[in-house]
Parts: sequence; C-alpha cells; structure tokens
Amino acid sequence: MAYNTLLLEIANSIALLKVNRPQALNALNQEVLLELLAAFQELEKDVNVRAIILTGEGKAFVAGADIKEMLGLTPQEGRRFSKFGHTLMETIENIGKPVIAAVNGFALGGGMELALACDFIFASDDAKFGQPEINLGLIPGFGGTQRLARLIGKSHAKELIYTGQMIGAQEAKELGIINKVFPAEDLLAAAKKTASTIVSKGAWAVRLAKSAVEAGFDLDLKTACQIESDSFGLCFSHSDQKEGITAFIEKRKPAFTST
Ligand code: DAK
Repeated sequence: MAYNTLLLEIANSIALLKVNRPQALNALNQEVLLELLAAFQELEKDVNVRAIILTGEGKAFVAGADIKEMLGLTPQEGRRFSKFGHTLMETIENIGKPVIAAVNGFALGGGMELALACDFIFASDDAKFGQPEINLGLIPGFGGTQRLARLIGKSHAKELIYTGQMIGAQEAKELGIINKVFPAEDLLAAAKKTASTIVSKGAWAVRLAKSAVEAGFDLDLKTACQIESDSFGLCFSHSDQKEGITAFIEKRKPAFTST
C-alpha cells in the first residue's frame, strides 16, 4: 500500500517505517494517524515482516499531535482523533511482532506517547523527549499519563507532565524511558542490528513473550504468572520448541520455522 505521510522499506524481514512529514516535524495530523494505523495493520499480516523499526524523517521523530489541526477540530473530529490515537497505540502494543522506536530527534507530546507504545526505545544522542501539552493548556491524551507513570514511576512522570520540560537522551536513559543512546549516525544501524538478533529467534516464542508481558503488566502477580504459564504451554504447540532444544543438545544453531 502507498502512503502519503509514511515511508516503508522492508528488507531482511525488518520493516523500517518512517513518519515522513518533516516540514511539520512529523506532527501527527489525522492523515498520519490513519496511515500509521493502516501500516501497522498491514505489517501485522505480512509474514515477510518479523520486526518493525519506527522512526522519523528529518530532525524529529514526531513533535506531537498537530497543534494547528487541533485548533480547528469540531468535537466530533476531536473524538475521532482521540479514538484513532488510542487505537494506534493499542495496535502497536498488541501487534505480535517487536516494534523498536528509533528516536532520531524531537519526541514530544503525542510523539513521545507513540514511542512509549513501542516495545522499547533506542535514541540518538541529540534526541529530545517531553510531554509539553501543559504549555497548551492540555494534558497528554494518547496514554502518556498512564504509560509514562508505569514506566518511570508516578513522581518522575508528574514532574515531566506538570513542567512540560524537554529532556535529552541521556536523562531519558537515566529515567528508564529509553534503553540505549547512540551517536545519531549509528542509530538506525543499531536498531537494525537488534531487530535482526530478534528475527533470528523463533517468531512464535517472541510473539508469546510480547503478549505475556503486555497482558500481565497491569495485573496482580499471581494472575500475570498464570498468563505466563499459559503462554509457556503454548510454546509447546510449535515445532520451534523441539528444534531449539534439539539444536542445543546437538550443539548446533537452531533453524526456527515459525513466522
Ligand atoms: N504541530 C504542528 N506543527 C508543528 C508541530 C506540532 N506539534 N511542531 C512543529 N511544528 C511545525 C512548526 O509550526 C513549523 O512550521 P512552519 O512555521 O515552518 O510552518 C515547523 O514544524 C518547524 O518547527 P519550528 O520552526 O518550531 O522548529 P524549531 O526547531 O524552532 O523548534 C520544536 C522545534 C519541537 C521545539 C517546536 O517546533 C515545538 O515546540 N513544537 C511543538 C511541540 C509540542 O508542543 N508538542 C506537543 C503537541 S500537543 C488528544 C490526544 C493527544 C494529544 C492531543 C489531544 N486527544 C485525545 C484529543 C496530543 C497533544 C500533543 O502532542
């Protein structure tokens, strides 16, 4: 499918999905949200894709929801906008493939929320993170008050949300928002290297691992561990598990076949 606001390249089972609206710092207008949703739905179905890297064209990952478009929204359009945003974040969390956010610049407001919905974040050393909605008389609206607080704790999340301050990649790493920081020119290569390590594992086990973490995260430990047991059991429904264990015993690399 062709997109107006996205670039999509697929190679070596890895999809590189770029938000491509650099003239507006990749701000999320309705078209970008709709296309992102369609792209993730397409990538979910594509058996040739085993991992996804989400990044931005130019000097931003995504500088937030499109402020200019928001000004003119009718209540009905505002509701639709909100619904698409939440559906997109949930789609990313529930897609059965790993999604790495490669944050190459500004990740602000809805842009930071988009990165937070990915499985983990790598960032360039010049990336900037923030929830500046407060400066517009708003609060985060695509899950930031919830996902950020769950990730870094209530007090750090509140400080970022109440002040609207921007922080650099190093501070974001210290807070636990991002996993790793790279020189800007190495970011995509690093994301691709990690994606290809994951692609070399059994897709069925990766899918089950992701869904177990996501499904159990907000539950009490006992219920969450039950989900883990069920998912662990499901590993035995695919021959990958026999292949992995046999390969270990035969001292060779496993040849996983799940997609
Ligand atoms: N929206 C629209 N256009 C944007 C934009 C944005 N978020 N961010 C930047 N741009 C545009 C600028 O207006 C400018 O366009 P022109 O003037 O050239 O036409 C172009 O991108 C380049 O930006 P700058 O000239 O400002 O570039 P600088 O390097 O000087 O500054 C900056 C970069 C990132 C510091 C600055 O652009 C900036 O502060 N941008 C706004 C960042 C921001 O506040 N982001 C949060 C947006 S609020 C909701 C759910 C979620 C949300 C809302 C509702 N519901 C459930 C209903 C989410 C809200 C947000 O994300």
